[in-house]
Amino acid sequence: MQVKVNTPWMAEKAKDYPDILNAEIAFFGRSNVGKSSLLNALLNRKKLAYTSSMPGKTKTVNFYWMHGDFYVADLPGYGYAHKQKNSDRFASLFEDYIAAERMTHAFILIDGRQTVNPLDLQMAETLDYLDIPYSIIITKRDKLNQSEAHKIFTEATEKFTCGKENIYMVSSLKGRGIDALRAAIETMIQLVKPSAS
Ligand SMILES: Nc1nc2c(ncn2[C@@H]2O[C@H](COP(=O)(O)OP(=O)(O)OP(=O)(O)O)[C@@H](O)[C@H]2O)c(=O)[nH]1
Ligand SMILES: [Mg+2]
Repeated sequence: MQVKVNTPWMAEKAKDYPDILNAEIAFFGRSNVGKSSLLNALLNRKKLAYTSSMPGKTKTVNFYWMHGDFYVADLPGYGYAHKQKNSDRFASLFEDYIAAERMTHAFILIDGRQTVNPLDLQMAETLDYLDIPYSIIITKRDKLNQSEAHKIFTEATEKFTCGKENIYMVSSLKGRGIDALRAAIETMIQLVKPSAS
């Protein structure tokens, strides 16, 4: 079972996930931070992953097959999902995904206009506990001036354990930081490939 090039594979339950590849990276973050938009920017496609200004657009785990033989998993936003009446369904969606032990690297996305949220820190703690390496991506750089960008970057370096070399800042809208992030992901993927070990 293999996802066709650039066709999203949507799954609600672990039994419906595609087969594990060499590597898989996952995008976590509160609803509306720009996870799906970043995926489109990385793939250079405008509307592959559905985005919306209304929180809660992504409702399943969506797998995107990438050249280089790995998946990017786009998950629902955790802040919004937990408030919904079907919160149990969302909670098990996250738990099942994490329990499947597919991830080789996680990205926690933070909206640059906001401060670091306790849910983001909780996510980072879970990843640390499970020994899954993670990076932080500060999104919507185009909405920030220099001092605002510096402020959120500093806050992130202080609050997360991943180290400042693993904190990225991007604008999916303007394309800023996308090439550097793509290059970093490609390096990560090479590092986890069996032939590279
Ligand atoms: N200005 C600006 N807006 C952005 C950027 N990235 C995303 N957005 C906007 O933010 C909103 C949410 O984007 P999505 O990509 O759907 O966010 P998401 O994190 O996937 O949201 P959920 O699926 O609800 O969890 C949309 O209105 C996007 O156009 C960016 O770099 N700059
Ligand atoms: Mg989304």
